[in-house]
Amino acid sequence: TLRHGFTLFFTGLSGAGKSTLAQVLYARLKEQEARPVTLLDGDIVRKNISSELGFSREHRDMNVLRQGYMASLITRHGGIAICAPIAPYANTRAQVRAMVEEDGDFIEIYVATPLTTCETRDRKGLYARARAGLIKQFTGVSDPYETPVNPEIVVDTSLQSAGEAADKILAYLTAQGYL
Ligand code: GGZ
Repeated sequence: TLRHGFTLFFTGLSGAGKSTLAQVLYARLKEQEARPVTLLDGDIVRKNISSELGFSREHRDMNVLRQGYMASLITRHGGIAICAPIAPYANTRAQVRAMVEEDGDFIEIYVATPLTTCETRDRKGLYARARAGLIKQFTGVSDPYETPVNPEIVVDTSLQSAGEAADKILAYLTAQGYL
């Protein structure tokens, strides 16, 4: 599997720590200089590729599938793609997995930080706004999040630091022979 590309696909609630972890992993994998690494940052994707999309089920699915398609191209050419959307629907995550697995490996990382922790942190004030009804269809408040059933890795930033979670992911990649 040494030359195999792969995709690290983080999924979890807003504020769970996905972006932070994706950035830490990106930095650590870049240092290794084993393969080219691409971070498909959620904000950048929504701004540049999914700019017409909102947060209905249909639009979330399109957004997540677009990220999956880009990840599959990177994976096909032997790179490492890192995505970190909420990706609330199990069926859509499975579609992305199938697409990427045609080209390489798909590693789903469930960032299982509980809603209460995300909401207590509320770093951007979005949960307060969602509770007040100012943001409709907000994941975890007024829109579903389907818990992953068989993710390759589970981390929880209410129980471990971002550094510890990153170490767990790197340990998995090493044990599986990716690094
Ligand atoms: C969930 C929303 C919503 C709604 C805006 N529901 O914490 P953030 O701010 O920076 O991350 C969230 C981001 C989610 O976008 P994704 O592209 O990852 O979602 S999906 O995979 O479902 O397409 C949040 C912000 O956008 N945000 N409105 N209604 N999060």
